[in-house]
Amino acid sequence: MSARWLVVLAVLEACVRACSAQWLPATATFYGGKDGSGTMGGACGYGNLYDAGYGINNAALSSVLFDDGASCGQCYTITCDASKSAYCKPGNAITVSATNDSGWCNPPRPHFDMSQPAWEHIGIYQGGIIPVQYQRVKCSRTGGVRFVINGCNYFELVNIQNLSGSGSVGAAWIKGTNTGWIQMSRNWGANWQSNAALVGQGLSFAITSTGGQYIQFLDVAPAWWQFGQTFTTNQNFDY
Ligand SMILES: *[C@@H]1O[C@H](CO)[C@@H](O)[C@H](O)[C@@H]1NC(C)=O
Ligand SMILES: *[C@@H]1O[C@H](CO)[C@@H](O)[C@H](O)[C@H]1NC(C)=O
Repeated sequence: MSARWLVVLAVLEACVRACSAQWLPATATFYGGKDGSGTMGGACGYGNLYDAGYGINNAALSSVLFDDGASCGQCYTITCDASKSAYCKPGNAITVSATNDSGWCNPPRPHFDMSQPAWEHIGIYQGGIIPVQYQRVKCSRTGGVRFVINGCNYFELVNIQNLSGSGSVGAAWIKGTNTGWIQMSRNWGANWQSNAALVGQGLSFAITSTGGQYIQFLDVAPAWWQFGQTFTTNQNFDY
């Protein structure tokens, strides 16, 4: 790696740390019912959020935060701003994962439409909408990154789930037993696509997290993999 690259990376890292250290204002509502069942699924394509590693503490992000799906899987710690509302539970904080796109408000406004159980950690039900402070935080998850392989014939659509560290995918590659690394592109949410003919070949993946960490996940799926299957690994990200 060239010295110039190292400088660029160092600056980026410093920025990420500085940016994530400050609390920012937003608003928050809740949806999906008392048990959060209505939040299962969503615009990141994770499907059942327990299976995917995200659980009940999840949120739909407004467009400015969702960033067209680039933020899928990222983690945010949220507190209610008791200086602005009587409907806060002061001193409480909750960390949620981004799993959905909230069409709720105008694009420039940061807003979290949280699962009801997550929201009720910090807000009083009758409040409905509360002013909050939030910061992006490191995700801690147990277990490894998961790959759900969908598509058909010459098209793989892979949902990449359960990332720790920065939580979201910056770039992804797929490799068949008989191919080199093929760069994937983000299709929607946390779904990454490739148009390579890989049926019948074992599959490996490589990911650079949005935090800049690169990991190869070798031999994730055996040659007999089928569309619709999920493969779990035992590697995950630190940042
Ligand atoms: C990430 O890792 C494993 C797999 O389930 C879980 O035990 C973790 O809690 C988390 N989610 C998933 C589904 O992998
Ligand atoms: C995702 O968010 C949209 C907009 O807020 C909502 O209509 C939809 O029900 C949500 N879907 C899920 C499964 O969470």
